[in-house]
Amino acid sequence: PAGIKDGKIAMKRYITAKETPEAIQAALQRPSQRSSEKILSICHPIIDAVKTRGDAALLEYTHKFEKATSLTTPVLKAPFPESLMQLAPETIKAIDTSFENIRKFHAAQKEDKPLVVETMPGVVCSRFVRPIERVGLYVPGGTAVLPSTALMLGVPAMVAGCKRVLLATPPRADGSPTPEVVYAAHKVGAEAIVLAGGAQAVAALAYGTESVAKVDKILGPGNQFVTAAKMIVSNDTNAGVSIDMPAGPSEVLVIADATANPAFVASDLLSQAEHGVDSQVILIAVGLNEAQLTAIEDELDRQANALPRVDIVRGAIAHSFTLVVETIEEAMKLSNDYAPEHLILQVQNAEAVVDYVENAGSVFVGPWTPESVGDYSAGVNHSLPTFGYAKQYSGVNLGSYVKHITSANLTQQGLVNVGGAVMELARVEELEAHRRAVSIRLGVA
Ligand code: HSO
Ligand code: ZN
Repeated sequence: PAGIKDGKIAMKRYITAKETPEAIQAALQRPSQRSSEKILSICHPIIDAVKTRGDAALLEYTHKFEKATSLTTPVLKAPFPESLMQLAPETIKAIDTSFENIRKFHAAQKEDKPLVVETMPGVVCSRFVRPIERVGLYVPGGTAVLPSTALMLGVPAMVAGCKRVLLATPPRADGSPTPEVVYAAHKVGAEAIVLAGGAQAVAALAYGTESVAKVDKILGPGNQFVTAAKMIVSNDTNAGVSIDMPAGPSEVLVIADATANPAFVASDLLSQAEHGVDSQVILIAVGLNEAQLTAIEDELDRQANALPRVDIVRGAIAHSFTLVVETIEEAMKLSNDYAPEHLILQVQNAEAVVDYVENAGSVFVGPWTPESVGDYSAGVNHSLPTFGYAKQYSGVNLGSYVKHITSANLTQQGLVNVGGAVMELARVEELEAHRRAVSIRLGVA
């Protein structure tokens, strides 16, 4: 069966030199996602219900899907009670350290000075930045608690200066939110936590309810229902809400050569594989011989079997694989075609190889940079484009929380200088009022 070889947890292996380019391209196709028609048809009535019946519908779904039947109000407003963020001192310290690194890296992304260009004498064009006023941040529940996602979404919102930051996260069965998430929400200055998940939470953020304020943009990862709901509301022109990016299962691509430590390589593959059975992990082995490949495979099986989430790992490994190539150039070509969410470079001169990266969400350079440091604490964001969208999308960054506004400011001489071009183009487009807006000012015919 897929994912098992000689009784061991193992990925399928392709030697690219022995395969056709078509076979390799086919291998690099991501497993297709469950029919989204079906998911969309489940989401539509949920969204409509929250849109029309507000809090009552939101609560009903939370009672049903999270089993949180004791919950009587869907929103927890700041200041959040201390009792809901009781944490071990080492947890607080870890969140604080991560918060500070994420804050530093995103604060450095601020463009504090407007861009000003005089395109012609007297014709001044500028661009300045303003925060998106209200953002809704979705923090998934499900198989893991994810305070790190609350930080990755909340810290840049805080740094950008968004006036209203709402977090949505499914409550636990007793109706309470995860304390780590509450602490993160408190640190980023969120005004409220919407205690709901799934399509119902997305609908509440998009349209607002009696107790949930409508937002302008919804960010954050989620399951297929969350993803479908984000698509639906962002396509509803009456909702007036945008989203961060399309989402798919999480993935990693590791490029390793003979200098790589097999245990390190296996640990990186597994840390992505444990996210979900739909995760995909790919190893591109550059110039490795049979013994070196076996060393990595042995490590993968040994480490996988020692993991609490080994069953999830098995599922992910079943549609994951190794590509054996001869050169780093070939490895980078395949990687750029695949456009991985995470790219790990465990190769000689890893830093120089970064120059060849064209498509990737985030790059992890050298043997001492596991993906987990980026997932939690280094400062880079972990909300990244998946499913090949790294070809056209950036991961969440400060720019995700702002608008760039342009302005033009002309002097009379400026209008004299550029007016001829404007009037001529207006004539070509047969838009006479446009032409006259210039000619009236210049006193010409
Ligand atoms: N690797 C995940 C992020 C994450 N990892 C959260 C641990 N917690 C997707 O980038
Ligand atoms: Zn992760």
